[in-house]
Amino acid sequence: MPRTNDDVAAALDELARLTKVDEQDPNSFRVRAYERAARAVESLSTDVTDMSASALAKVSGIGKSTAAKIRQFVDDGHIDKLESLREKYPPGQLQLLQVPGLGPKMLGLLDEVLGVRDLDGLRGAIADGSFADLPGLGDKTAENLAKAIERMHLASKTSRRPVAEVLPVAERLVADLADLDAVEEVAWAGSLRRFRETIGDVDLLATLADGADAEDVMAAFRDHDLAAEVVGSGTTKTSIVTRDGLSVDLRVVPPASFGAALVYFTGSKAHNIALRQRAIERGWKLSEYDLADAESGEVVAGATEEEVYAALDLAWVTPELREDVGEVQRAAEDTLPERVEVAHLRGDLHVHTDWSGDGRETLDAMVAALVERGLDYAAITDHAEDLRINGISREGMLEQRRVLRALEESRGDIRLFHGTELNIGVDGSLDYDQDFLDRFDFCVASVHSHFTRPVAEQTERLVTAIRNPAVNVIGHLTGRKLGRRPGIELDLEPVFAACVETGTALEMNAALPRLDASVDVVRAGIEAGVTFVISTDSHAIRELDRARHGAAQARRAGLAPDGIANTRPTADFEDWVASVRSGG
Ligand code: DGT
Ligand code: CA
Ligand code: CA
Ligand code: ZN
Repeated sequence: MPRTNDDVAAALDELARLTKVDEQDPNSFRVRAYERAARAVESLSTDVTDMSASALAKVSGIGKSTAAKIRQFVDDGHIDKLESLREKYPPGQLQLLQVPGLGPKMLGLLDEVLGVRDLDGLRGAIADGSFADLPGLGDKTAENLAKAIERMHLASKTSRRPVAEVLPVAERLVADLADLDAVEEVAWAGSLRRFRETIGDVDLLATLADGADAEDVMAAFRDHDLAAEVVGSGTTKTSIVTRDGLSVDLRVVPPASFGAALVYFTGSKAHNIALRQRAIERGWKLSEYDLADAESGEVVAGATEEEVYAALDLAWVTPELREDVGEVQRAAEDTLPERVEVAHLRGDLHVHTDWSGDGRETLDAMVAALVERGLDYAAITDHAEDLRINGISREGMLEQRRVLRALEESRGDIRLFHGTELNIGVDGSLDYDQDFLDRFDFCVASVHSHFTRPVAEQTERLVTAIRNPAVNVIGHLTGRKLGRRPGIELDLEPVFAACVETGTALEMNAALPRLDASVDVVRAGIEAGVTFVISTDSHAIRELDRARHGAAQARRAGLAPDGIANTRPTADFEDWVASVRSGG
């Protein structure tokens, strides 16, 4: 299999994770170097395969020793350091290290004295008292660990992962399986296809090419670089656990059943039950194999999802909506919201460049990439001065404005709004002064600090920012990071009311770790009449591709293209910008 930049980045990320465990220091120099290098490789426009170690070392973010590791990965298919760390910390022990209070020293003791190398083993040792007998430990430690395990639900299959961690894994597996001669079609189903924020396990479905042997597909899956453990493997289903503990099922189904299987394994369970009910009403039976006559078994549909839905007198339902939230009724009435596609998005309204500290692309390169994506307009929104390290001064902003206007004029193929991403202060105040703010073409205002104030304060804070006429859009509404930071708490009603009154839009930030505003907030906002935008918050060219996550998020919320300001043609969009900036 070819080693793409993404494979290299994934290996570097794993190296960072294992080094963090090994050194017991999240801020270790080495950990940060690997992480930086991973991000640098991801944003390279050249294939690393074509780069020498010295060329790699010249890339900003990649050091000499990391460059050598990348070369080794490309040339030999592995990195010695990574292999030895993988050996030192097998998946079971990595899981043990996630238990609070269990460090590397205890890990060694468990292994050497008790032969315990995973969570089940530890639970057993706590239960039979052998753990408490270890030197220097005791009942109290045993009890604390038992509680910690309980609290973290580590052992249960219900531990869920943020979609940002899961999607890249599924993409790699699907791409590598699709490359096999034995595979005709392959797709992911389950909660990932419904685009839930968190994922329990990944469900893959494949069909075989003519005359192919299922065992060839299963073997390739079992032997995949990401597979750390094979839980079970037969002719129709193989289950693996990846190196970082994610379960993935692969099912191979006959082509005539692919549609029915996709419907079944995409779920949700509640959606399936509603479909099955309609089948029963028609004297049919809906299963993962097909839609068939309940008596004769004669097949009505099964090869494609579309034909299954059509046979049930339903419009095809976009997977993201399959949560039994009224979508079956609407499919029957043919009143489903129009499906938002990436192609609907004519502009990106939250884009960073290297003018502010955390952007990685030059303005020229970023604008060229925006044009390449076929966009008609964009707002360049580098950080404003209050953001420490990364913010741009007034002089800087005025200079950037001159450069941007000249670029827009010389290119002539994209409308550029000179914008900024403002920081909403704890009292709702913004950067610069009002006169300076009014001179921007476009402002996004976002919360970057003070995440834990009381609801009433946060609500007031947001409403104040929304009411500022210079603000067009509120960026990533709560500031949450899925699985890591909950974000601010808000009373939504006054926030929505202020948005509707002033015309200020709420951003659907398409970065996978954010997906903010959340789908729940968007659903409620649609009811309140709020305008939305979909933005990528790109700091690198590859991140412009996040637009597809934004579209998926809109579909999940049931938001149609006409509720999204940046689906509008340039002239209409300009009118909208002007009306918001004149106070709604
Ligand atoms: P997850 O993995 O917890 O994030 O959520 P899902 O939705 O991927 O659930 P999963 O992996 O247990 O099963 C995948 C799909 O298979 C599920 O969405 C619907 C279908 N399915 C599983 N078990 C049942 C069942 O007992 N009845 C029905 N109707 N469908 C089921
Ligand atoms: Ca699943
Ligand atoms: Ca599953
Ligand atoms: Zn931003």
